[in-house]
Amino acid sequence: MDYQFKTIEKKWQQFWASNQTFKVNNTSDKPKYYVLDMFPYPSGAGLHVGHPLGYIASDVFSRYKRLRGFNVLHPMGYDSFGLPAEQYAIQTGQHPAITTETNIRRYREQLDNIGFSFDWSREIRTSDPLYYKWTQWIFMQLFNSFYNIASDKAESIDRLIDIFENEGSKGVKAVGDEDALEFTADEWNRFSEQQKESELLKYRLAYLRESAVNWCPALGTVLANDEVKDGVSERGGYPVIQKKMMQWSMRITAYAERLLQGLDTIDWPEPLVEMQRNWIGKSVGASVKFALANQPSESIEVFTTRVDTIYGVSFLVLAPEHELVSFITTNEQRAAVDSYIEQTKKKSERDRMADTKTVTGVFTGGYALHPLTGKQVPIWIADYVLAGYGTGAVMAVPSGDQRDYLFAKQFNLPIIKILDIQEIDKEADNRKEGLYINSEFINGLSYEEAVSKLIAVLEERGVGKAKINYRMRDAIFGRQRYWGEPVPVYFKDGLPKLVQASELPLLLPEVDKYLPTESGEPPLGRATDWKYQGVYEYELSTMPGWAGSSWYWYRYMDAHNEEAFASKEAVNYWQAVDLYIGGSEHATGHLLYSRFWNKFLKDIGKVNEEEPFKKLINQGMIQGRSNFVYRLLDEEGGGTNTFVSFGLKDQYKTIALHVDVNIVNNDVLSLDKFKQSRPEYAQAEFILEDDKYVCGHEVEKMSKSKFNVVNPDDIIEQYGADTLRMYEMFLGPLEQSKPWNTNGIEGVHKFLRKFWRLFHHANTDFSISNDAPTKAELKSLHKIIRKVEDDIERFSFNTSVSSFMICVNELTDLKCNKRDILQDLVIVLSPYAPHICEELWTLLGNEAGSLSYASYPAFNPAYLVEDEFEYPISFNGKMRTKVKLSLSLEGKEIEEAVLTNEDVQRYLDGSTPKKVIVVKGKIVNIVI
Ligand code: ANZ
Repeated sequence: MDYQFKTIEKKWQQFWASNQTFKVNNTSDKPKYYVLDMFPYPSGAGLHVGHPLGYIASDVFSRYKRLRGFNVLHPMGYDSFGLPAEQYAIQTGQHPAITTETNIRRYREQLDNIGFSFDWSREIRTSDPLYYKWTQWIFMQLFNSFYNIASDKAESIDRLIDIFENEGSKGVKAVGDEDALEFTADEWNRFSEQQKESELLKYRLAYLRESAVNWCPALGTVLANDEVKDGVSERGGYPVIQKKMMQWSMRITAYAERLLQGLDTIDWPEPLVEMQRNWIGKSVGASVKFALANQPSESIEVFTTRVDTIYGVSFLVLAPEHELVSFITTNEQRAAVDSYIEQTKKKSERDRMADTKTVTGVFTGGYALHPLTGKQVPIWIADYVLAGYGTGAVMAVPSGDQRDYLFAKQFNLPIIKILDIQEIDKEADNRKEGLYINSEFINGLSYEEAVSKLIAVLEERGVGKAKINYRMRDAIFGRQRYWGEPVPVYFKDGLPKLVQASELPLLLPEVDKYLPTESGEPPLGRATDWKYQGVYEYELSTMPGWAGSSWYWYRYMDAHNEEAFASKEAVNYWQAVDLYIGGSEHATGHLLYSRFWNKFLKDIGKVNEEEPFKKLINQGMIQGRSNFVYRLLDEEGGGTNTFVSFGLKDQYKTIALHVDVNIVNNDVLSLDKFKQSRPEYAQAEFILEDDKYVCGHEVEKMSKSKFNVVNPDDIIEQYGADTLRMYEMFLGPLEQSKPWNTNGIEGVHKFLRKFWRLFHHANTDFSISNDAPTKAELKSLHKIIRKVEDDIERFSFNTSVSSFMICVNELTDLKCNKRDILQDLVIVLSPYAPHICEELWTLLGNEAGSLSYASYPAFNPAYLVEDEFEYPISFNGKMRTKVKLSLSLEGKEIEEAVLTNEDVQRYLDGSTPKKVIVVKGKIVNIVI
């Protein structure tokens, strides 16, 4: 029978589904292995061939691991809260839940067509109340926790209260807000409930605080730093401005050091690790206090990474938002300062950092005192100093820092020449007259010694201390949107209170429109009769997109548990994700937040692992391969109705237009389909080459607007899912970006047909021989057994595909249809092409469905040992011919065999060689 991929694939997909072949247990004698894909947001556009790339790789890996005797968890679900469904709801009035449901159904169909071995019994959706109940529950745990620096972990807020009651704020070493108060136990105990609550908010890991946020007026919401790119929203590209708002935030900064340290313990791509390192942005330095000249009891604290340059400070610069600005500013300077502050408000933080060329700033009129020399230094404000970083103030060293230098030049400020200590160390001679020299007490020390000495002196005098600073900020958590998890909080006397755990999930209420209220409140403000206990206002913002995805891999472990996000047993059994495959665009979003929540869940004893994803691979992007037609232009440059083939276009004046790649085959345009594609093309005429219309092509992003989107369903319809799977792997290394080129798919499809023919006599009947295999057949088989094993273990999925082709060619040449060879080959190929392999496996007489749990064949190196060698034969050092001989022959035997060879005799032409040099297994040289 011919290779009927359509029937075969449908049959096995149905078989797997109805037999729940890939359903996995949380107990097993086998070792566990957890393979996770980044779950998709189910968008309205469905999948294109780029989307399943990572899923195919992880499926090949999962199927392979099962064959190797692992109990494999390989789940799938949907990250189904999010903006697009809500935008669509705003436009059409359709409830986002309905849009989401429709999109999920379409995604599921598309995924099913590809033949993945997901355990669908564990499917999750982040927008399902039974799921988000636990997202809300985790939020509650965060709200009820603080970060204890002493134990270096999150602990219950009750413990903090306990310390306050007994020891006051002095007893606590905890991560908290800058404005946390100092108080004694007595004072605490006399605080009102209100005061206590607002003080505790400064420590909670989920907290409400007024903070500067990225506000996107067009989207009507706050965005996280990683959702803003170049001053505009990542989704939609709308302008984003800075605004102060009461906001829910997550104290991720408490975990900065652990997030950094953990990076050394996981096997992630180096660029991604580097991105997280930079995002966390650890700086080791010092904070130094500069007292105000006219009020020495007040001081400005700066953060510096170059305390060694302290003798070169010639002025201070404060962020325009710095709280002391107004206090310092003199009357003469006030107008200029105020107007500068106004201007700054219009700039985003990113713009302020990015602009390194133009220097702006204003003198406040005030002075500070240098902590070591006592000299007066002028105080300026400038927007290059960011309010939220360090202390929002810098000591400016024009001779050490480029920006400070530009600033000093621009405003004619003194440039105090200073060699940094490193330089002085190297070149003691440089300490010449006229040069401002470091104080004697650090001269002669190494750089490190000098820095610690300086910090020690500052500390002694109470004007400075060593300080570590992290660039990372706390994560803004609230979104003024509808389609997200409600925050399980209500307000009593203006302070946030949690609902009872037993009241979860707090369901998303119905609203009449998905827009902010007339008074500017988030859409949840439209819900009627939506009050806690009928009285108290609920929090109206919802959680951000990253909430649901920051713990989802645990839910897969125990997806239907109603008592916990996952049972202790399930968590103990599956531990961490062994292999995680997904896009690198999540580097500083999802992948950082997930690590944060994981560490928190560990601190509160709910999970065991410090890091959630042991190994991570970023799959590359599949780009589109666009096709073009060339429209002939008339004299005036207007478009005509004639189209010129690619090879002739340079002879005419034309304009290139994208054409839908789905009506082009091997770069040849289907003229009929082109005419039908749009009314304006119905009467199109063509200037052909070789009777064909050849299209131009170019590699671009795969996108609707470029008409280069290839839908996996179409490929599957034409070639089958096994071909699609193999071809996606064949395209190139998984991590690399590469263009989709449908042209190459035929080759892979032909390979599968050829593979099928090995099992079929004269292309019709299934016919297999039980004869013992030959050495050559065994060699071919064992080569592929080893190659595929090596490749998959190294996550090199593309290299196996060509080896399969070589193997099938060899076996075809050997006319091999032996059971002992083909049965093992079916197992080896099955991770890549599971449908055809299942079919052949049952035709071979095995129980249906048992292939997925068969054993990967053992590699036997004995079969690869060569027993023949083709000797190159040289005459006086020049290679003339080759002679194949058994490797069992030794020196003299080899010589005799070579000399009797016909070709060799011809070259000898009757003469007797002077000498024959034989190197066994390498070469024979004949001297004549
Ligand atoms: C004096 C100095 C001399 C500095 C010198 C640098 C070079 P990183 O590594 O990024 O942490 N700085 C401190 N707070 C700032 C803020 N809020 N906005 C803008 N700049 C700020 O950089 C720390 C350095 O950046 C600090 O060290 C400070 O300038 C500046 F030759 O202090 B330095």
